[in-house]
Amino acid sequence: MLTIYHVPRTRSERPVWVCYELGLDVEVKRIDFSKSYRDSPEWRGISPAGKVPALEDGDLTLFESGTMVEYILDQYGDGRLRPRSGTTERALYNQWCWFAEATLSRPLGLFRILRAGEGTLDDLIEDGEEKFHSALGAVEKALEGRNYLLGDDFLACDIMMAYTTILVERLLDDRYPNLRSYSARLKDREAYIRLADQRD
Ligand SMILES: N[C@@H](CCC(=O)N[C@@H](CS)C(=O)NCC(=O)O)C(=O)O
Repeated sequence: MLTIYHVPRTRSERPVWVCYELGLDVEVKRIDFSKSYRDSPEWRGISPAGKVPALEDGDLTLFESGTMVEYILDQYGDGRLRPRSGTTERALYNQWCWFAEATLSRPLGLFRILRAGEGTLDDLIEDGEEKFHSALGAVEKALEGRNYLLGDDFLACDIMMAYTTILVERLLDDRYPNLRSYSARLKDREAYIRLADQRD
């Protein structure tokens, strides 16, 4: 049974909407959106950065709403709601999916909080730093006992991740031994050295 952990008006609406469009049998579990629940070991065990949404399907647990959408379409979409893989349309589809989350949604929370007068700039900086370390902690945990994010094989998801983790390398203190060795391993790659040589 497909289960989506949901809070109305959050990004969990994306995968739930997709399930409804496809007419799937889905359990939509409402969860408590309080910070204390999102920080609890129970929720962090499902969503390691403490974010909403999360999805479970059998043994698989996912966080990241866009990934859930793609997973649901892969497993149950039967070709609906997405152009065929390998087509130009699919590249554009991917572009807009990533843009919607990574570029359009990202700054929204920040200026909404400031405009609504619900926090000062200092509060936002503090909150941003806390969230960043919380997310870094999730990566640190994912790397436990692994050379790369998914295990022994270097994959493009490591390039996506390491662009950021190498960029903030000076923040990787003693809390992040796995990330430190991950960065060192990645920076040893021939392709990375070639890239880094072009920086000056
Ligand atoms: N990129 C993530 C973002 C998840 C996210 O930021 N979710 C919000 C709700 S829409 C949340 O949990 N906010 C609480 C927080 O950031 O502390 C996704 O698409 O799932």
